[in-house]
Amino acid sequence: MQTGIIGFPQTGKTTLFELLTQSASSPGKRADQQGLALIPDPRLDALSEHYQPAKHTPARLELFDLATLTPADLRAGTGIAALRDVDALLHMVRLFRDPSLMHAASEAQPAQEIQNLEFDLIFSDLSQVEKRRERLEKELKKQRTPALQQEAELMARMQQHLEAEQPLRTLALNSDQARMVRGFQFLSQKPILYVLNLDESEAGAMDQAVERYGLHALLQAKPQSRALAVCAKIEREIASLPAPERTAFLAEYGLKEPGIVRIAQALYELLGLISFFTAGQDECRAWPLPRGARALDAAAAIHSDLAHHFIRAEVIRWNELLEAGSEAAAREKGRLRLEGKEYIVQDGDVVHIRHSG
Ligand SMILES: Nc1nc2c(ncn2[C@@H]2O[C@H](COP(=O)(O)OP(=O)(O)O)[C@@H](O)[C@H]2O)c(=O)[nH]1
Ligand SMILES: [Mg+2]
Repeated sequence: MQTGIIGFPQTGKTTLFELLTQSASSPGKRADQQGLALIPDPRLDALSEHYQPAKHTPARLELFDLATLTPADLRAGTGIAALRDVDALLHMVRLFRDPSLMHAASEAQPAQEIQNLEFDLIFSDLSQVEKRRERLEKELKKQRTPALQQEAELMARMQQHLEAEQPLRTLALNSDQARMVRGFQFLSQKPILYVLNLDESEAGAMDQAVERYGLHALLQAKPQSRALAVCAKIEREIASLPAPERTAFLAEYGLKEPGIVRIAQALYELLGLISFFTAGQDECRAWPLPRGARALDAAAAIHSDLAHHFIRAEVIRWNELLEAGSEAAAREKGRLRLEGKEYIVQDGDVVHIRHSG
């Protein structure tokens, strides 16, 4: 699952990329880069606190800093190919003030900027749909197969939706229809997270920022799109502090958790992912899994052998495991459940796969 970070130059994209991937600092760099975002998870931290494992492994998501693709490029229709492959978009909007940087933040109107980008995505999809409809018409003249007819109907519906200036994200599709159009990789269909990069002076009112800049109204009734506010500069300071000092530092700004935690969690939700854990003295690890996936899929995520030789999954909620103190104690108390291949894994399950391999 890959997320592409887009936005105007000097909005803090690379800064955010480096915070999420915990990579070396090189803001100002203007080259596309790819990396793995570490998904912070207090539940995993609690498990590691308990087990003191040799390895602590957070879940990871692929992140793409599309440094050379700006909303202006999108408008011009250039560079779009780089966006096709990503599963979700993160649009960075600059609200911090720095006189040395281009376009003054006071001029920035996030709701407008967001709406403009949305139109660009819609416009790009619309031209794709129109092209496809032309081809379909020709093909239908040659042969009227049910598959072609269904696609033609769906494309007509999509065109209508796009012409009403609605992103494809908000068009309800059944699973057959979703499969039919997957190959087009429509841009306005991708889930999107808007991140407002606030000025330090606004950091105290982070929770209200989305409302204050008029984004609530914009995002209402738009599934698959979210907005949240951070201050990348403060985030960088937090990251540079030793862990025990972070809570006090956050409290100074009236914050409960770092912004990158909220961003990572929002991405996770938008991508339709949950985490399950494996926990023990060797390693405590969080694994991303599509919501609705089965125990067998969880086994396969860990190792294909585990799926082949799957017998049962031993499952317990992460907090119940900690309350019991150990898997053995949990088993005695009857808190450890034995589940089969078809069990739907829940967010926060600790899973141990019993296998015959
Ligand atoms: N004051 C302030 N400066 C920031 C903030 N976030 C990023 N910057 C600075 O803005 C400049 C551009 O940041 P960068 O991450 O390279 O932006 P990009 O061009 O979107 O990748 C750098 O000098 C950063 O240090 C912020 O929250 N506050
Ligand atoms: Mg950059």
